[in-house]
Amino acid sequence: MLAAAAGTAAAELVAALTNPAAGPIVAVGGVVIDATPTAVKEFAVRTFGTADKPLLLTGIAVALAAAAATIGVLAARRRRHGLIGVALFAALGTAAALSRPAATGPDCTPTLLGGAVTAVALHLLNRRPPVERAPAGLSTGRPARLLDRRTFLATAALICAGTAAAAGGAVAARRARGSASARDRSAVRLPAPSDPAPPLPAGQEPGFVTANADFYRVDTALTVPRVDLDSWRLRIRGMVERPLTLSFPQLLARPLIERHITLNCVSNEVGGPYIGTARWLGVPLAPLLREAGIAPGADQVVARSVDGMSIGTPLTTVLDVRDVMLAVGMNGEPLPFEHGFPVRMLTPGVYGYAGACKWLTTLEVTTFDAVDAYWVQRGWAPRAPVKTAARIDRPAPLTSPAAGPLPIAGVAWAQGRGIAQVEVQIDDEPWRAAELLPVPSTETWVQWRTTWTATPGLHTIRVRATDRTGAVQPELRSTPFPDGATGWHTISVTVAG
Ligand SMILES: Nc1nc2c(c(=O)[nH]1)N[C@H]1C(S)=C(S)[C@@H](COP(=O)(O)O)O[C@H]1N2
Ligand SMILES: [Mo]
Repeated sequence: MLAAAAGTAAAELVAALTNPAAGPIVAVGGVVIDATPTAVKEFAVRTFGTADKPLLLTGIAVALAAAAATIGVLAARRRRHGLIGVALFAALGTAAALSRPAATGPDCTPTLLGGAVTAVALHLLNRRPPVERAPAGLSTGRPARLLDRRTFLATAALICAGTAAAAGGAVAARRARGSASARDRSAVRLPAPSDPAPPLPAGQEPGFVTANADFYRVDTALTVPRVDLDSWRLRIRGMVERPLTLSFPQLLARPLIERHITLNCVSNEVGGPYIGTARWLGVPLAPLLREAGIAPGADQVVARSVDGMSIGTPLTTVLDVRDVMLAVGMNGEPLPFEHGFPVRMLTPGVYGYAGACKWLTTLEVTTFDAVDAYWVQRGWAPRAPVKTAARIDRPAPLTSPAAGPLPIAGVAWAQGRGIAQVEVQIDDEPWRAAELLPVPSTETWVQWRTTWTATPGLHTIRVRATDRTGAVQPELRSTPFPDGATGWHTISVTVAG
């Protein structure tokens, strides 16, 4: 186990100095994420939320330690087995690093080096003592197979020290990288929008705009990508007449729009938290694509990120839906790293997995026939308009509010279509219409509220929304897979007597 720790630390150090994404732990974690069946992934997101990633990393560390212990026991009997075991693991780690979508050849270096360090460490710990120093007492068991205690401990201490130094170095190198990109980000001066967001109408409740720190985060990235701003380019290619390449300053030099837009995740359960509204600043995408000249026959825009994510959006949506943008700002600051710095795509009215690629680097104009994007390969719907939904935020479920006037409030959304009505039902009473608070556009959620004179006892509160096409949100409960959850959000409260 010590030898494996030494090798892993060495590999992570080399990765931190060259390409953090090529480290064996993150690479193997990425492979596990990509290969996890959708049902298991859904379960993990539902059960652990954003703790799923630390849990996965811990699981990988535990599995590696168990494998290392097993190989260690085998190696104590036969040294060759140790070598074979180490070689196997190094090969697995290397394959993982090279199989990452954004991988390049040099990404095999950290793991190969780590494998070599592990092999050497294992050899040192497990080496045969010189014949003349073999402890006499062992002559009937395994004569001269094990080091004497003192030599072993000295060797182990040395390897421990080396491991700690490498691990410390890896952490320091990652930190240095992090603070360099933090400096890059804080040096960004966002230009004023040529088309600013209409001011928010008066009368909204707090919470209409989600603070960046509270904004949900959903992605497959085990380490948040840190993009080097100087070398970053946006490439528009594929079925276009004039492929375009833009640097970050060139992108910022274009006319910018600013809009309040609600973003939601298809994995959001009924009543769930994976939705938020921000004021986004960005470059309208349609004019950029028109400049590149769209070839006839294209029907999909596939956005790709620096970490190899692919997100496909219908070309008609990109061209016709208002305010589809390449966002550079979120609530008055450059995009936070977690939300896609330096540039992400935003498509109002489409779930994030089908319109909101973070850490964007390439836009490929293509067809749905030619390219299945990441989540489509995993069975999710290729086209994913947001479904009409409503959520109760107050009272909190399973609480015990006092009897008397009780505010019931929440949000509802049907981006693109707009919300026409929100109704609340207490137990089996008739549905009552809630008050809708003003909104800047149909691209955001709508806050709603009503007051109920609560009577003592256990009560059920449910909510349903109707969009402006007149469609009432369906009651039938369905899971998020494959194109978004349906059903009325329903909570229970026990009103105190
Ligand atoms: N590069 C990249 N972009 C991505 C994802 C991802 O995993 N990688 N996840 C998508 C999904 S599923 C959603 S819901 C939104 C979430 O954006 P947020 O984390 O900023 O809220 O990002 C989208 N963009
Ligand atoms: Mo999502």
